[in-house]
Amino acid sequence: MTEGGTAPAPVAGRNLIAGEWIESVSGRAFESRNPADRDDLVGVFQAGSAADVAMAVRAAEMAYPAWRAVPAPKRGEVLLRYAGLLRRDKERLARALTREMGKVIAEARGDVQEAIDIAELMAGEGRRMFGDTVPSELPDKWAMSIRQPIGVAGIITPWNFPMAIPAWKTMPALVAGNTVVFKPASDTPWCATILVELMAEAGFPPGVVNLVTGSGAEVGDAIVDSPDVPVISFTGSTTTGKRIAERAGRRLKRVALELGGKNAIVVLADADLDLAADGIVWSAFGTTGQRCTACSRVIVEAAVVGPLMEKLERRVRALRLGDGLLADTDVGPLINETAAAKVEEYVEIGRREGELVCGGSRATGGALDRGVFFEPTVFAGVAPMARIAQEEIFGPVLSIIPVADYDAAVTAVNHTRYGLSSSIFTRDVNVAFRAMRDFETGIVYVNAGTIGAETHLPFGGWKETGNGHREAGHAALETYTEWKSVYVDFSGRLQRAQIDNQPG
Ligand code: UN1
Repeated sequence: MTEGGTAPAPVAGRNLIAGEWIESVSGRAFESRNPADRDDLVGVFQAGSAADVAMAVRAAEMAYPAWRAVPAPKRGEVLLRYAGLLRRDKERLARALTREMGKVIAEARGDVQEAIDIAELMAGEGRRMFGDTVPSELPDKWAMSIRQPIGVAGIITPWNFPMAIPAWKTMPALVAGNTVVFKPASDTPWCATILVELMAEAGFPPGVVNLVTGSGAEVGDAIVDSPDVPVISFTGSTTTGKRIAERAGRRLKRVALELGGKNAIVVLADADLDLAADGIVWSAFGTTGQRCTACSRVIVEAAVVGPLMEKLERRVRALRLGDGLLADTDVGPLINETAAAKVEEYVEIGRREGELVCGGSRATGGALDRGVFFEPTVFAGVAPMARIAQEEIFGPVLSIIPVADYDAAVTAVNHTRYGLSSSIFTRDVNVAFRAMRDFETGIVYVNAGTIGAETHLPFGGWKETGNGHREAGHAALETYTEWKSVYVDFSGRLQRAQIDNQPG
């Protein structure tokens, strides 16, 4: 039961295909439960199958020619209406999000806000969507490049930002004129359902957005394997991302991947240690450590390990675990038992690799017994190549890695297979600029934690965090558009490029 007594009746979720809310042909369903209270059944949703995906893809294909023909500024107006509906319902959405996924309500509002931000930004892209107009090398000839949609976009999203990430993907896809088949994570089908209901209300025509809930193995793979879905966008684990890229590669599909992270905060001896400790706690334990951008490594100059640890430990021990809907909760639950088992496994590994400073166990007692809670955990004295310092845990586990100086810190930051976000705390402006240059990550923060990317800048990572694509910002349009170069010759005669107008 969530805050305030009786929980609402469970939702009966359906798929949206060609504008109709329908049941899966599989006849099967799955449950979504509140991770802060496993007795609270959020709803029962369709366990979709390849046959549902085939119908959804067909609907998206049918809707494509008309949607593509709508002028982009007019498509943008539908996005803007959608942003308005998200604003209108922000509190309802945020509460649903906390109930289904667990993050604390202030963060849930932030998640919805991020969806609003990207919808507004992409609405504006309807009036920009810039290409280049450039001079031709020949007289009486113009040359320009324009962006065009690709077709049906397959969008596969995670549970950790169940409103923001679907919006990061659908908004640029739609404003560019693509149609969508959307498969949300199995842990957050209700969030996806609400988002899509509001899309229908905003006026996206039937078939432009189709929702199919269900497993990655059935629904996700069917989208990836469909010959009629030329572009796939996926956020999730590096293991799954590689598998998707392999499958999609056989069909030469465009695939945009946002995958794992092992994000580091560097604290130099001259840093404001209170500010650094605040940034570390927020980045490591916000969203219970379940962000791609979460800080899981603190790389600290040996001279200040002692004072920093003292400040950190005090802050971490003060964190209050509980239902994210309650006002005094700092840290919500993990998403499910599988996640908790993985965290437990890494804590066991950590006991051999470092010194356990605090946490290390499932959090139990009272209402916590009904949810999936884990104590915020800190290991000190961890070596840069230790497993807990190298592998993505995706939970509230932080490793403290002492180093001799800035150069050793750079080596440690970059010695990982991932490259999403990084941060440095220092008061030395020259060193801050070196870090901006030296850290091998798609996002670098100076005197701030590793989380909190804004939607008008490119979001994504280097190395095994992705495959070179970016979400958000105008960079997002690269994923969902084809370039077309157009040459217009108004000379009235044959002009040969590279041949006419050349000396000799
Ligand atoms: C993610 O964890 O996948 O920068 C997204 C941040 C958020 C987005 C995180 N704006 O932490």
